[in-house]
Amino acid sequence: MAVVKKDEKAKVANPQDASIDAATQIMIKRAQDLGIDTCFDRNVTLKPCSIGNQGTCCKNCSMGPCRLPLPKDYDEANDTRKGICGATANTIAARNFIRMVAGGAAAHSDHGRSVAEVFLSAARKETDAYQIKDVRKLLEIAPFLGVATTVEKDGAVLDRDIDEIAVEVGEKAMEEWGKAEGELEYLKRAPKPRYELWKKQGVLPRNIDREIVEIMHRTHMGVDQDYKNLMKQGVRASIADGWGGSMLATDLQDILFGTPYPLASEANLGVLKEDHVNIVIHGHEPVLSEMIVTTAQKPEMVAYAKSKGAKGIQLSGICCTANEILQRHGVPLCGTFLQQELAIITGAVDAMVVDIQCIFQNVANVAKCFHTKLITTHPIAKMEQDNAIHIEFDEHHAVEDAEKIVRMAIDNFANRGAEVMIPRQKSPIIAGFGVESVEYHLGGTFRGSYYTLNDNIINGRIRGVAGVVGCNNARVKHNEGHITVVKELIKNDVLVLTTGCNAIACAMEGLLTPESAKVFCGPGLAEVCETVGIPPVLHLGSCVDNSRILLAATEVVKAGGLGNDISDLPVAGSAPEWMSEKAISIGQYVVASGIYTVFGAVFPTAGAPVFQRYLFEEMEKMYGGMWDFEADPVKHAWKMINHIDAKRKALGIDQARERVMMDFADRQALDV
Ligand code: BF8
Ligand code: SF4
Repeated sequence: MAVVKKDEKAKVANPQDASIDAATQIMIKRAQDLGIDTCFDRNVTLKPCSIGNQGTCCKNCSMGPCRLPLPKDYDEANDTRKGICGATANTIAARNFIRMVAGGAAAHSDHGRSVAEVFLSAARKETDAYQIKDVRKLLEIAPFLGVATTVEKDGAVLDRDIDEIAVEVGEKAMEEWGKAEGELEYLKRAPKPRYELWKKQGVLPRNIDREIVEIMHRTHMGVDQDYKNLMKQGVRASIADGWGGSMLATDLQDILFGTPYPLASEANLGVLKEDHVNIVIHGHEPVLSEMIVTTAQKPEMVAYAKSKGAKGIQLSGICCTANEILQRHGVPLCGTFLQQELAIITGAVDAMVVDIQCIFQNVANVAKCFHTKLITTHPIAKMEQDNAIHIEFDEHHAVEDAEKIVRMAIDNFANRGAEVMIPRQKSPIIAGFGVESVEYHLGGTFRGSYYTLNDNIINGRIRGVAGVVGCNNARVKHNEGHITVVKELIKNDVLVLTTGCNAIACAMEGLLTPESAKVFCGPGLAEVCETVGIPPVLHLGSCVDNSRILLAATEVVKAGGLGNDISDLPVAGSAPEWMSEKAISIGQYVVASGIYTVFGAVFPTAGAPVFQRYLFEEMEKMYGGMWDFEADPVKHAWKMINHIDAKRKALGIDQARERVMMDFADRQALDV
């Protein structure tokens, strides 16, 4: 094994300070022993720019960068800060903020577009590799795109041909990105009052691409100079993400690859197997990973791996691809965003296959120190390092491409060095929840609705529901924010819905098992979880699957008894360790959907207090939801719980909660 020469003087991370996870700590130490730097060490040597961090550095033209840090003696009434063109701190922070929305919405939505393209190829039968798998879901979403599922013939109503419906759904879906007139069809999925509110505020997205382009235009030098007007466009583009690009990605993926249902698996670096060919899939688009999963499970591939001395093929995932292949196939989670380098440092990864988003360029440097083949697969995501092998994945040759990749990994098994070190840590998990399975578990077989969930919220066993999602961020202790926030919530009877890297963090911590309810939950939530056999933290998938949270909230509204709109519900959102532009887009569409949303780590508008107040206070008056920031995870959770309690009070169900708690205590006493 070629070892990068260690700079003895280089500062490195203290593993115990860098992560709460034992496997991660072990591997950070191993990397340091081998002289290989990881993001944890780079975080020690590379300090963030404090002005950029505040959101008040503008480099939108070459007269800048104009840097407007918040003065120590900041006086809001006399804030004279301005750039060369005169842009104020509010304008600069708002422009930067909505450019983040544009970046995030573009990433989710371009992913959605790729899925829609593959969907259309499958519907038109131009590819053998992908088929329409979930007809029920196809029929469910068709009306939202204005596609009829029945046809009238001679006075009789007949079912339309499924292939015909699929082609039309594919075509209509593609139009959502670039139609010339009208508005997003998919907005009809939101509760009616929400749609009307967006209409009143003038933020109904016209098409996905247009809203993103308009952000780039408005934030160009010398265009929109009013932070409120800039934010209006930020809101509109974020809605195009959440209720458009992301939601279409989720739905079309479910139709192509199957809607997830709960299944068992495992999580953390310990899922790698020393005697197997290890293929780690990393990125976001299931179009690639689905094919690799199918290929790696083929008997001839397993036999080929055995012929090379391995016991089999162990697939695992990093980042949202991990969540995608977990929720549909039970493929184990290898780790979160911050563990991507560490997976290779085990020395046991024969191939890491990456597609798009959240991929560290440094994985190529780390792979150079081991036998690991690093394979890029997407035409829009290549790497400059010469050891990155590019095998372009294309739906028309998907099977051949996947076979080539899997064979390359198998052939590489023999090249493993002697120094393999896989940490033991892994946790059992139950994942694969969705709108449908929440209905099944909490709605009961007979009712088939969200009635029981609502009932448990009304009677107070479940105090409220929180969506806790998002990234890891090397600037804060890996997983500490995620786990502390989630544990505090479930301890206080708040049911948690999770996606993205928060879901992986909860998985590693053992919170995704029904058994964890007894250990970590308040009595009300524990009772519900134990009765229906679900974990107190429900894994709903990847980051585009935050759309499942929006739809679950919509179902709760429809089931009745908890107000008329999402903004009436006792719910809250959180991203304790966010880092990506995608997280900002998600946060903004969650706020625009009427949900109070708290971010941890840092908030990118701190240098412009007036603009920040607009996000943190004024937004609620407009959308019934607002942003907030809290770095301390316990206080962070309590901001959410207090908000949930305020919503319960507004609904008049705060008293019910006390009564039920007493009933439960009484029953406990009788049991003794
Ligand atoms: O889309 S949570 S670090 S993996 S951005 Fe990335 Fe953040 Fe993880 Fe998935 Ni989401
Ligand atoms: Fe400076 Fe204005 Fe140019 Fe931004 S747009 S860099 S604030 S001159």
